[in-house]
Amino acid sequence: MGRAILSHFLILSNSAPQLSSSSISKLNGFASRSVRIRQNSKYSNGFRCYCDVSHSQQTSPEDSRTSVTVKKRIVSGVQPTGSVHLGNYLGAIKNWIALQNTYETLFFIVDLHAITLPYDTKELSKATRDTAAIYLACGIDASKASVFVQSHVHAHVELMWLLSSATPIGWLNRMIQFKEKSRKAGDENVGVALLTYPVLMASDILLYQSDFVPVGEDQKQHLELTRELAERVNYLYGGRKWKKLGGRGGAIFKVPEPLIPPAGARVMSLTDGLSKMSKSAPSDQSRINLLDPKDVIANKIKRCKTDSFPALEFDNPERPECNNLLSVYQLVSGKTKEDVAKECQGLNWGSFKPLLTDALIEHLHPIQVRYEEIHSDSAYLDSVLEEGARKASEIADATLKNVYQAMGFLRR
Ligand code: AQP
Repeated sequence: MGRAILSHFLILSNSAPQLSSSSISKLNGFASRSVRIRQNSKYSNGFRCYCDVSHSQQTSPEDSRTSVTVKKRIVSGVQPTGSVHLGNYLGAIKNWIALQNTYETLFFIVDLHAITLPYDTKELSKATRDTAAIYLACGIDASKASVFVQSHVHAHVELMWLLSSATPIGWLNRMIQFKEKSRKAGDENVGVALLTYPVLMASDILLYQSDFVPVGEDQKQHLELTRELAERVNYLYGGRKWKKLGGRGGAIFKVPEPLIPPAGARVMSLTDGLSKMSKSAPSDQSRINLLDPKDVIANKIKRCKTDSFPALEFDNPERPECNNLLSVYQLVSGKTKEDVAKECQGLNWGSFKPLLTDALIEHLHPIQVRYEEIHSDSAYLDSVLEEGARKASEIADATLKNVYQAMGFLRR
């Protein structure tokens, strides 16, 4: 039952508010075609916002109003652990904007993950709101994607506990991030959450029966654990066993696939081309924060690490900084790699840096303006988060109910 709720939605019930009667009549008879309806949404200025309605079945005019379409589902999120930087944006959020047009998307602020390492209680709620405003300012359209705060949907933590009982501790001990982060934090003193957060991540994904999860290199191992866990729970509690308990039978969880971001989306530190740009890096000089003012951006680029090779080029392993800065320029200018390679091959750092600075400022300025608008309209932000949590809870609760049933709990 849950799966049907998850993967299917009525074309017309989902999109009805945006469809005129002429649009509806144009849908009739379409087969395997995509219908795009342009639509304005609050704070969407500058971004092309349209609703993509895939109409994949041959239908007659009579049955088109009730025909269903299936959109694959994607979930993703960013931790509110500091200011969102260019790496989070180019590696994650910017890609979501394209995804929301094709997939059913849920984008959340993963505040429960933000307490895995010591954190400032005075900052958490502010960083959570700021991150939500950044999602919207970057072009996440709340009329297409569900935007919500992870802790506002109780099922995340509840499912995590249920999944924990099926997670062998050896699987968690193997996690590279746990080994690295616990070593850094001083083994004995790290919280248990650092060991168990991959189970929370599995819960974040499996609750929504996600088809795909966008993952960077560093998260691949966690997604693999999620997939193994889904298969294990399906095997332990799904199928006939579940049916005997009065359930639907079959798989409890969909096993999600990774969605690897486009090449070049791993943004490296400005002070070390071999380390990724990160919120937790001690030096602010190592990253461009999305809300950095123009002069700060200019200063960071001016002082960023370069090399003494002549000319500029992509893909030279001896020049990680050069590759990184050219890639950033490519992504924010919207040019192709070939065009950037051609444009920059004759430049030196002195002439390239102002070019990169201008491109960054030009790209980030509209985001910053929209961020201020959204951030100052707290009623709007609250309503987006409330509606996002409501929609997410509907899906999550259906999954959770199935899991409780399949695991033999007394029903409420
Ligand atoms: N440097 C990066 N390049 C490309 N993508 C990146 N992401 C993070 N850094 C880069 C992607 O951003 C998304 C959200 O990340 P997160 O906030 O959940 O945690 P993270 O990956 O650990 O990011 P940070 O900034 O490095 O945070 P801290 O320092 O707190 O650990 C993910 O999709 C990630 O791949």
